[in-house]
Amino acid sequence: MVQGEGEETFRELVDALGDPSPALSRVPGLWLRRDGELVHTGARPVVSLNALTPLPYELVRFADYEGRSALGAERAGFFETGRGCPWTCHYCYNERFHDARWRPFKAEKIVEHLRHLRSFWDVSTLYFVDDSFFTDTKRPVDLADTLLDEDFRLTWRCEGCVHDLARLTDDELARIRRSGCDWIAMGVETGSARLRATYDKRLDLAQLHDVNRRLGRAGIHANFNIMTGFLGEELDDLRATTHLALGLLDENPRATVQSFQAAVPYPGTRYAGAVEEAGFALPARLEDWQRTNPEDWMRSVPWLDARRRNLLRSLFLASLFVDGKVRERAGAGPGGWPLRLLGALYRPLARLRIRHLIAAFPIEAILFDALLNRRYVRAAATASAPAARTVLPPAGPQGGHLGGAGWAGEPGGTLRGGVPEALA
Ligand code: B12
Ligand code: SF4
Repeated sequence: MVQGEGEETFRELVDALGDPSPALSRVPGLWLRRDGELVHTGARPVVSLNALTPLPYELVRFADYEGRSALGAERAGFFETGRGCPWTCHYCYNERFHDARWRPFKAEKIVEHLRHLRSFWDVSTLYFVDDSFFTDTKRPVDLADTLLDEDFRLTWRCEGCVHDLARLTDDELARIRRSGCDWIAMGVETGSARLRATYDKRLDLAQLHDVNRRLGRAGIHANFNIMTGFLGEELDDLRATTHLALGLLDENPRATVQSFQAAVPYPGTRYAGAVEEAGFALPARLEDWQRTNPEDWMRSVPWLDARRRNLLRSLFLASLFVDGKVRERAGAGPGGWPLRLLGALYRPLARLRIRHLIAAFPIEAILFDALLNRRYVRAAATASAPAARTVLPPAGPQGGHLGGAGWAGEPGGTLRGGVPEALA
């Protein structure tokens, strides 16, 4: 098994396997099984991105993927322009995986790779998957200027940190918009200053509101990620989160919030460590993690009672309809009217639930489950049994989180995991 970044390790592995007597133990970054024992060949240093050769796009049949991306647009894809992030939020994979170090492609390298891609595929939309696109604000501004100079005509979207975006001037934001950027996602996660301090989430609320308004004025869609159900989250913390989310939507009518997901303690993170220290066992086997997605986790967070879990689920469903996500997803066409109507009717109730943390009379949850449950049951029947002592969610859909990164908060995002065609 190749652990971590694959570029160098995989190449060396393939070379080694070509040898009549492969010396795999000399290839760092592998886990091998020898005589029933697991052997680690040692840590592989992270790769230098700027030294990587361009990907052989000529080997990809792009036509096979057109129209299938979660980004909605016909010729769209994900594209990486950097890895890692200098911050250390306790719930994030970054510290463990990237050693909290940011490794960017230089702006000219990005353009070089984009030109190379364009020479094989007339791509229209790219989502830059970097964890932290704006760590060095000069880089995206240089990129925007080059895209403008070259008349590249690309729509692009990305994720950034509020404190980085706050350093951009209005003029720079305008250039970024003109170069094709129409959507930026940011992590807000919790409105509770106490929880932010506990989990080392750096966020200045004044900067957040300022960035939100300025993105709105620049014509860039602002999308905010929100998480609930943290270990130690009190009702007041949750209220602070929902009020912050509503405030962001009120001050920028074009903004959206990502559906409110439960914070999942991913393996290796400090947050997972805190969960275990608090006495809650996590899945022991890889197969069991498969069912630990946000949607299922929310139904079973072990430190919350059933009442609070129901509240989180109500807030999650309400958050799907609290802003323009559904409207955008449904599109303007005639086929989208049922979803648009449903969204418009439900929106006031959704806001009420979110503002006052109301879980009573969960009609929408019952409806939603009635629509989804058949698939849940089928998936549950085939799911592997959880290992003993784990705090696994009750059997749910495989990979079946709803409203995750792919829900409509994302541009053209899809509902995944057992959503009826009518909604998806
Ligand atoms: C794009 C993306 C998605 C897309 C995936 C689209 C797609 N079809 O590929 C969508 C929107 C579906 C998605 C969903 C989710 N995502 Co996501 N996603 C990402 C994102 C932004 C980019 C991933 C990527 O493509 N990177 C580029 C590639 C090149 O890197 P890589 O995958 O790490 O690959 C390297 C190695 O892993 C290795 N490697 C990979 N494959 C192979 C194969 C071989 C043969 C070898 C040898 C090596 C190898 O080598 C590669 C190069 O070094 C990452 C953040 C990030 N910047 O990486 C988050 C990220 C992976 N997602 C995350 C999360 C939480 C989710 C969701 C749970 C969100 C949610 N609330 O529902 C869901 C889970 C879905 C699921 N069922 O698994 C987290 C994981 C956190 C953690 N584990 O600690 C991340 C890290 C974001 C974050 N910072 O929180 N995601
Ligand atoms: S700012 Fe975002 S990418 Fe960076 S450590 Fe925190 S959650 Fe991870």
